[in-house]
Amino acid sequence: KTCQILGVPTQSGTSERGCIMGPTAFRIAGLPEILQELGWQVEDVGDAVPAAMPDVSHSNPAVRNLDAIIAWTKSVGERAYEMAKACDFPIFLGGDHSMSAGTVSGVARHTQELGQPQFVLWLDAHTDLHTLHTTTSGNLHGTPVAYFTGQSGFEGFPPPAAPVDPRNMCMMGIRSVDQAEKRHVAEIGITVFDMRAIDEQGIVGPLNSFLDRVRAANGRLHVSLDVDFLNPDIAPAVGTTVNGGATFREAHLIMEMLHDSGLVTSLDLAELNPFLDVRAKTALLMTDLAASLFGRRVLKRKTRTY
Ligand code: DIR
Ligand code: MN
Ligand code: MN
Ligand code: MN
Repeated sequence: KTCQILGVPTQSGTSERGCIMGPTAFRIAGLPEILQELGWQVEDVGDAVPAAMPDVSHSNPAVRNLDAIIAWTKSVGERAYEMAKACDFPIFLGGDHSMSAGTVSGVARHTQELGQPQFVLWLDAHTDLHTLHTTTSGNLHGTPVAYFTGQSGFEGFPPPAAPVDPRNMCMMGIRSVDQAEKRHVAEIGITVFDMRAIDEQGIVGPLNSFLDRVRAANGRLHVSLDVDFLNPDIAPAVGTTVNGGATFREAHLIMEMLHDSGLVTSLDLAELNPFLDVRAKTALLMTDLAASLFGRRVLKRKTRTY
């Protein structure tokens, strides 16, 4: 099994500087070597470089760094598409979450060519469902889901070649949703397990119900893990911490179940800001979570015992 790793050092999508250091932190944490030890043939293809910046402006004056985000989306979309063709499993090291406009649209383009449906599991405190018109912070890391599901309101962006059907998306960990996103998320049919749902139902039932759908549809599954999915006490290195996030074991259980499912075909590790970290603890936890998704286990065990 082959895996390619691409660094996507975006930080123009957030107002907090430091995500540019994310890919380096994951490499220093040893992610490529860990995946090799788990039996994967790993190729680090370096860092993405943004395309030429277009000369653009927008009617919403809040929007920040539109030119840079368009430039990154173009180049990362191409790189992700090429990686999905070239290997079994592309991994994208962020970089703020605006990276996923490119990563998801790129892998979805390849999935469409395979004639399979693209599914996405979005692990985040936020729904990231703003458009250029609805964002009030102007931080475009709050917009990738609306972009790659093909919503209108992305003037100046290359239209996604294969928009992801929002009904093929599941979000977990959600606990901070802006008004415009609230209306939108209900309208377009994304399955959302917010933290209240996880409190009540745990991880296993909700996640298995989604994985069963992916399997039944013969889909390919992209996983996008935002650091702020995790509770801030275990993962402080993100510009937008929100209390009440996933625990250490909830997060590992998700990754272990994802590995057991055999359904995951690509992964984003997003929003790590090493400048805000405490002795690299967030970088190391995110790396360990990726290791769980790639099959690291405490004991040998049957894959699904429930
Ligand atoms: C908030 C925060 N919804 C915004 N978004 C994100 O600025 O639009 N934080 N993605 O990680
Ligand atoms: Mn996010
Ligand atoms: Mn977030
Ligand atoms: Mn907002």
